Amino acid sequence: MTVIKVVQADITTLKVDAIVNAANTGLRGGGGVDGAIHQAAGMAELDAACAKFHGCPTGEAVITPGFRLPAKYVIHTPGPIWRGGNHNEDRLLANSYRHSLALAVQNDCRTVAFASISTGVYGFPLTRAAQIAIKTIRQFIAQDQRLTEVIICAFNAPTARAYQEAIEQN
Ligand code: AR6
Repeated sequence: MTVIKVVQADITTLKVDAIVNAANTGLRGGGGVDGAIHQAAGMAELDAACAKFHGCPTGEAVITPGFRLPAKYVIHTPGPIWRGGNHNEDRLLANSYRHSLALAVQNDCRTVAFASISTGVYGFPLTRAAQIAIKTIRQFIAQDQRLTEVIICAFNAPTARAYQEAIEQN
């Protein structure tokens, strides 16, 4: 059985098989969790590994080593930028979770920790994002039992609460 849980932490400190980064389509690194991950992994190594992909479309995912991170891998997924809700944002966000989970199991990961994709500078409403994330994770783990633990890594208390509520409701 796969356990879903919420932790409040800096994702760069988690010792899991893979952490999932809220990237941009250029995979160029940036601010927020992306900046923190690039810094902690080692900027030069992670930038070079990301550059090999020549970008990643919204809702897709790529995987690199974790380099100096405690996590073995970093999965990079560009979530959608919120544009009011009628531009496929929900479906694209679900794609980010689904494709990241698929990439994790393809790489024999058992434990995966997600940042709260798209809910920072990309402006996706938190409660709505949390519901989509948990529903998509539940659908995935119902079909594929290879993961032992899926962690949502919240950086602050309101984010932790939103995902915890989504777990209780879905
Ligand atoms: N550990 C865990 N979560 C964090 C950390 C951390 N160290 N730092 C921030 N967060 P954001 P997005 C949370 O803006 O909305 C970047 O520049 C943060 O509080 O990082 O998908 C990329 O390059 C929030 O809850 O990602 C893209 O250009 C969550 O991570 C763009 O931002 C996501 O916020 C992506 O925007």
